[in-house]
Amino acid sequence: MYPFNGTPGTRLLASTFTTPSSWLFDDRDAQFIVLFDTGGAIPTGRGLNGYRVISATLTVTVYNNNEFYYDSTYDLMSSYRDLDDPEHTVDFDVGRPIEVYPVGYRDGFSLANWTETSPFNVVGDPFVDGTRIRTAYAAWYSAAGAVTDVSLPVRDRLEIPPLAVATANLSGGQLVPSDTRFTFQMNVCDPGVQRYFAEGLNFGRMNFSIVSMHGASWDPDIGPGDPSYPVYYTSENPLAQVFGMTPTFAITVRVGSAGDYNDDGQRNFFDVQLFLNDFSNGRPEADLNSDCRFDFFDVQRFLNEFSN
Ligand SMILES: [Ca+2]
Ligand SMILES: [Ca+2]
Ligand SMILES: [Ca+2]
Ligand SMILES: [Ca+2]
Repeated sequence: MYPFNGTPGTRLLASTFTTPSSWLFDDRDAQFIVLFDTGGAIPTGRGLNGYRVISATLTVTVYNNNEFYYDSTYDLMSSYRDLDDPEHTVDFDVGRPIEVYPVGYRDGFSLANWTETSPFNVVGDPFVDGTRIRTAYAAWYSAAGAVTDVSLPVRDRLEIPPLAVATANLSGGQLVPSDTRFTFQMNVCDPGVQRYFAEGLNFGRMNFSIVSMHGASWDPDIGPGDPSYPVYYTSENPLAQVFGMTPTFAITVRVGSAGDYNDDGQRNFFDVQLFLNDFSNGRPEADLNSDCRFDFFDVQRFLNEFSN
């Protein structure tokens, strides 16, 4: 998802970056969108209340060697502002993080019809104004399913936490060697995130937008920044296929009611026993209202589902 990508969906490598100080483009200029068909593995059509994600993990592998620095924590969007901008804040750690967000759509596109070869835009002209015209974008979902484009977080002053910041087996501030695998352990303790997963699993596909704000060019206002930006192997890359470096997605999800907690088709004492065991041991399976706390509301939810 980049305005001047001539071959969307079929490239062997993809990159993420920002174009500093340009009003022509989204801040999150080059986004790497990955699609995973889940329908074969997870039942579809159970409705928005029919799924509860317990954990979700995405991985991507970096192709380029020692061209950007490892930063495993979120950087405030104000730290990406020009140095002479009164709202600029210091970036306290070396490098810039790689982040993943849900995907939103516009101009007639949706989860159902957006594919990896869909065009960047069908409305507007990126040579005139490339902002807010991409057909698929990094997004924030509310619990009610309202979608906000977070591709311009600096200009829009949005500090929207991602699903995850990528981590790797490296030290902070280290140059990232080629073939480093980055892992996104997603935060699912958010009703909007649960809503996003339910929409995807109900349809049978999960899409994610991987973004980073590494500068694509040296800029006199903000300095040299990173030497370069991350480049990733795509699923089309034959070498990545052979060596297991294509993007991966793993998910643990409960489909249907938690009343049949042990998933044996019956509701009886064993469901109560297993729920209480998970609950008292703080296992994510028992966090039935997905707020990462274990309290009365989870027990109440279990009793409701068990008796209905
Ligand atoms: Ca950081
Ligand atoms: Ca940083
Ligand atoms: Ca049962
Ligand atoms: Ca809870």
